[in-house]
Amino acid sequence: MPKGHAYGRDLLHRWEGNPAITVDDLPFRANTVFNGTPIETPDGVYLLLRIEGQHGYSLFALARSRDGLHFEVDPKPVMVPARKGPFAVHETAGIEDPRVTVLEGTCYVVYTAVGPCGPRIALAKTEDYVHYERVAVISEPGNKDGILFPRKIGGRYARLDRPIGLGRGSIWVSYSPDLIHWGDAEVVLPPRGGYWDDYRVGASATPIETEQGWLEIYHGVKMTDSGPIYRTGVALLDLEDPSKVIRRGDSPILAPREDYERIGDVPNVCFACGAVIHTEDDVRIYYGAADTSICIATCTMEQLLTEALE
Ligand code: BMA
Repeated sequence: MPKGHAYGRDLLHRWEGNPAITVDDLPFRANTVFNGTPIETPDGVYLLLRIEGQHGYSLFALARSRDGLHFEVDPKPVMVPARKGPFAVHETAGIEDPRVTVLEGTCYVVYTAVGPCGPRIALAKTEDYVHYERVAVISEPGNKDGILFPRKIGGRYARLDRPIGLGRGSIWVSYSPDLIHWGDAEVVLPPRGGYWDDYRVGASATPIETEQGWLEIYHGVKMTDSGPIYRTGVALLDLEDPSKVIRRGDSPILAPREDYERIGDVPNVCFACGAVIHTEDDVRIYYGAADTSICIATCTMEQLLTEALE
């Protein structure tokens, strides 16, 4: 067994081809590419990528892959901050961290709209992954990491998000009759004092429905004297009341270790934005590394539902 290969500190196994996408793979000039969300299409896996331009604000581009590992990026960005119309005032400082959910046959993107009062969650939809129709801004400022559940719960649409309170951030669930008006918010996962996720937590991937509950891959932040460390962990939520946490893993499943996770615009970041169940034995998690590249790590469904939750 190669040292650190299977029994190293991470449950996830990094793809040998990491980083999968860097700024050198873009057919246009940019500062960085990171935090891409996977979309499963009949033609393969696409990634909606967050690109930070050299101007400093972020926008989205599309990468396409037949095998879910090797990607080619479209020649031009597919969604840029609105500069006119009703959304422009909410996106003055860019659009960030998209998360895709297919819900009732429609491909929705929840993203962070960064405006003069801070980050807000916004909703868009697409039919062809290239053109995006904005639907609504769906939170007050001070909120990020919005992700729709892939089906209604108790007759209403449901989402996870991450409002900031007292400088710290917890994962919350809220509900909506129409995807636009949201309420009945309840806390799901708060930071855990003394743990790897003791400062902030946020939803990372669209919740995966399993017989045991909603499997949520999330990110947790520990604040250190040298700055934050972003790691990835797992929790299992009740299928009919996601505010009830069935189990929460004690340890992260992925933590910054490789140079491409340690060194970059923001060091020590493994920031997942989605997962694809390629097979039960090959669950692929797509994550941004050091706010500088897109990487892929894998494990089995069984590992996620057992070892990850120990
Ligand atoms: C979070 C988000 C992510 C980013 C991470 C690390 O707050 O803004 O987009 O990857 O910080 O910088």
